[in-house]
Amino acid sequence: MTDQAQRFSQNPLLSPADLQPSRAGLTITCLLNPGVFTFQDKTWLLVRVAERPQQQEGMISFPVLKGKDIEIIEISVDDPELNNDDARVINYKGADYLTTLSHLRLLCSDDGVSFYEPEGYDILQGAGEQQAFGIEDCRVALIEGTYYLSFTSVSEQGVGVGLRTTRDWKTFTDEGMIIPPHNKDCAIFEEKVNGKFYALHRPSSVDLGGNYIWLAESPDGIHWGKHKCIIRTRKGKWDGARVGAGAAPIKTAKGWLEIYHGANAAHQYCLGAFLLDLNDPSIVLARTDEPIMMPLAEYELSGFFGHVVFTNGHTINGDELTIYYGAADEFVCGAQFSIAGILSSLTYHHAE
Ligand code: MAN
Repeated sequence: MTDQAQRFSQNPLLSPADLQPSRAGLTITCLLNPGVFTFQDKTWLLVRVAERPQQQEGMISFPVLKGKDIEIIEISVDDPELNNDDARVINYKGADYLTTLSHLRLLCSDDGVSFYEPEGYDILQGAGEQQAFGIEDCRVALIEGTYYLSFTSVSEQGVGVGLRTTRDWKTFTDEGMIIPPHNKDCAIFEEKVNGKFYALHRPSSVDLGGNYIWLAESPDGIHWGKHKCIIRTRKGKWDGARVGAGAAPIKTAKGWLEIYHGANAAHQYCLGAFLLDLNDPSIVLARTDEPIMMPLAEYELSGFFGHVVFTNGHTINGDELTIYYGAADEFVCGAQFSIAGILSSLTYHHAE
């Protein structure tokens, strides 16, 4: 057993029924994958809220954004041109769609366990063509007083990385799509290294290459270059099909510690860790052979998409790392780890 997570006894911390839908006619199907930050002495979640209409017998229906409105697309489950094998995505007449439309919502907490929606903060919706199928899985990085929100922008044009910045969570600057499709899981470092911004991101290459984690540099946190592939999938292992960064790397005396997710061919999502050189983050020093967390609890094994633990946000207090994570793509949960414990489970000779 390699699972190091001390799960909160209060899990799941948030379930779909805990919030109100964003508009009439929709229900919340999933609350998942929160970005996490501290602001005004509170712990905040920027949670992904995935919605769709109440499903009717024999039909699949899902919303897409049209300007500020939504359009509901309805397809009969008997339609021979429909492929709905995956709860998350469908293919219809050769085109891909998502079964839910996601936006991002702010919640805050005094104790890191009980979260509520504060007054006076707007929800963050997709805006424009590139976000017509929603925005998802936001990482929040605080750099010199500015919060950088890097999230997945989804549309029929593909899946890419969008960026908005804010200093007060009331007004936002939209920096547009910073990394084009197919790309997601973009985590910006919370500190510059040798005067440059760094970010981890995850392109997907269909033929040569794969779903690997890359590193990029930037002079301003907006324009990214010098992309390098640093972490690949490992055939036949728990992270054999896809890997993607979690939240911003954690600075430790030994290096930048990154918690990442890995999935196998059966779509089981676990968490692992790797360590990057403090002065040159393109150097991978070590990586965990085995997961540090795997789906084990009932709420991780069954839900909208079972056998999933997925994180893109955490808080740190000394050696204590509290990760917030999406369980079974339906619930928001929390778990604690010892940073020293994760560091001691890294294998150095497997550095790639
Ligand atoms: C995958 C999953 C989904 C997500 C889409 C688009 O299919 O991660 O949860 O909605 O990608 O990002």
